[in-house]
Amino acid sequence: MSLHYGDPQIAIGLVFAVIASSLACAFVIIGVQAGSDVSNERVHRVGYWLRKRWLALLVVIGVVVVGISLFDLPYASGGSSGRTVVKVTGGQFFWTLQPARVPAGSRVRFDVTSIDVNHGFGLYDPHGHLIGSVQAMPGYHNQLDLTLDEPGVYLIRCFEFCGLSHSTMMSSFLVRRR
Ligand SMILES: [Cu+2]
Repeated sequence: MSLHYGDPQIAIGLVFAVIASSLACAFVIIGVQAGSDVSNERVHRVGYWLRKRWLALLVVIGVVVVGISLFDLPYASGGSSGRTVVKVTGGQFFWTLQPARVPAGSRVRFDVTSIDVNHGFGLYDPHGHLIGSVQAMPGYHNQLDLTLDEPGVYLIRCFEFCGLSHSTMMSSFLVRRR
């Protein structure tokens, strides 16, 4: 997979670069000013003023982000009516999926468990973009609801270090043309 202009990875990289360089600037400014004789009282006053507003900003951002994303979480809460249930079992070091193919446009519920240790079920679309992830745990069934519109081969990787051959723990899932 190669990066192209306009990919979300590029945007995330740029945002990270901007934040990282602002932080670096802040450290340089602090370093340069470290020798100056600003009174302790002033440092406290400005510090507490900033801290309150910073906290308020974080609370607002947190509420907005949770508010926007909470209702789109793909983790199942209701029944599986109208969904194709795909039984996913993880083990050292393999995945089994039953069924292993569905027609395009299917509303799928991945019912994910493990026969030995914890694994991480990660699903990639045919372009190599991660579209869903859920823990595979022994004794538990975790559910992931997705609508798979695009035909192609979907790759499955393990997202939880589970032993020596963890990195080879891959499988695929076929979404066929209608
Ligand atoms: Cu693993």
